[in-house]
Amino acid sequence: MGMQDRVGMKDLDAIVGRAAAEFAAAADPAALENAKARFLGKSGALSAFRASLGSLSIEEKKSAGKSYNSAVEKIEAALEARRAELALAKMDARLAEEALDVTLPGRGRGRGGLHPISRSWRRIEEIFASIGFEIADGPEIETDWYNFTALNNPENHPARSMQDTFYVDLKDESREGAGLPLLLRTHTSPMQVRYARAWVERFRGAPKVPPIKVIATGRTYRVDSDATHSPMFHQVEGLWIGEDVSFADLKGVYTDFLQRFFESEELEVRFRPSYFPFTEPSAEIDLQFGSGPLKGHWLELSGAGQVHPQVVRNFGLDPERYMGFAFGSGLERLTMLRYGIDDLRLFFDGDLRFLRQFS
Ligand code: 2U9
Repeated sequence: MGMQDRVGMKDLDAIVGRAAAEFAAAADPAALENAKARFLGKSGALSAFRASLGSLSIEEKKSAGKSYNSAVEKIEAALEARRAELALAKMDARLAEEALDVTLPGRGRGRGGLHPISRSWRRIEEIFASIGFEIADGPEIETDWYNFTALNNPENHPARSMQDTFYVDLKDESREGAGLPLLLRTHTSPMQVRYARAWVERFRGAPKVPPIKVIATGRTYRVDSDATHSPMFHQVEGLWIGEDVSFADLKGVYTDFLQRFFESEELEVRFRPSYFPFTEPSAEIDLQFGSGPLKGHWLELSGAGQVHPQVVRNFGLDPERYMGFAFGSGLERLTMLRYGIDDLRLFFDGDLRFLRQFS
């Protein structure tokens, strides 16, 4: 039986042609490998031809073998080419899928902003620093001595009661207050007391203690919570002690501060007699705007006074020689007036619609 009876030489070309067509039609690697099996596999289209080679004469075998090898090579080349095409197509598809448009505008990051109280805080420190005040800092958990005694509060003053002051479940182990409970400072004054005492200590033995000129800003705590009081609030206090510091200096410094804080020269400052244990005489400071929505109204703003001789003594200074003034104000109050905010609670609600207006 001649090989022409099984798969003829001419059929080889047809098989190569069909293989090329089927490979080209294979849409993915799996289909391509199936098509490969149909042509190059054990029972593929070429195996009958190969099987028939055994029965041929040497001469016939040579030429049929050549044709067979050439057909296999062509089919393998077509297979390889299609494999490469499919790999390329897969890569293209992946690139298209993962494409990044680097020309798109960025989404940007949300920008943070300062809380209005923080804005006032910084602004106040800037203003006072520019006229020579140092900035004091200190603990929010205080001893009874620094918070009350040093500031001339009587032993049985109601401010010291549990109804007015937050006490901490720890005892003061310092020399001045051994065994007394610690508390959350009710004003920023203890920071200035600490500052003043350290200052005086620094110049101990010197012929003179240079002026103490300091402000203290920070969180303060009182047992008080309603529409106009928050248990945590902020104060700013100033202290200026020297050999010739007078009430006139207080009026000048404070008026200058208010004009700069409110960005208005058209305002009037009025001192009204008052009482604080740490100052004598004491005054409330009222403010009247000369323009704007609050024009003409006197607003109670701050307190102030000549520092009480006992407080000066508590710094370690002789009150016959060193004298000066102090003032104090609520940061919430200053900030509400500056921005026209009418509800204290807005500061503590964390409502972004409110807060974003300041960033
Ligand atoms: C030292 C000595 C004295 C600070 C002062 C006031 C008057 C005052 C209030 C204003 C509004 C507190 O936030 S508020 O309720 N403060 O009226 N503060 S004199 O006097 C000092 C400070 C430090 C060593």
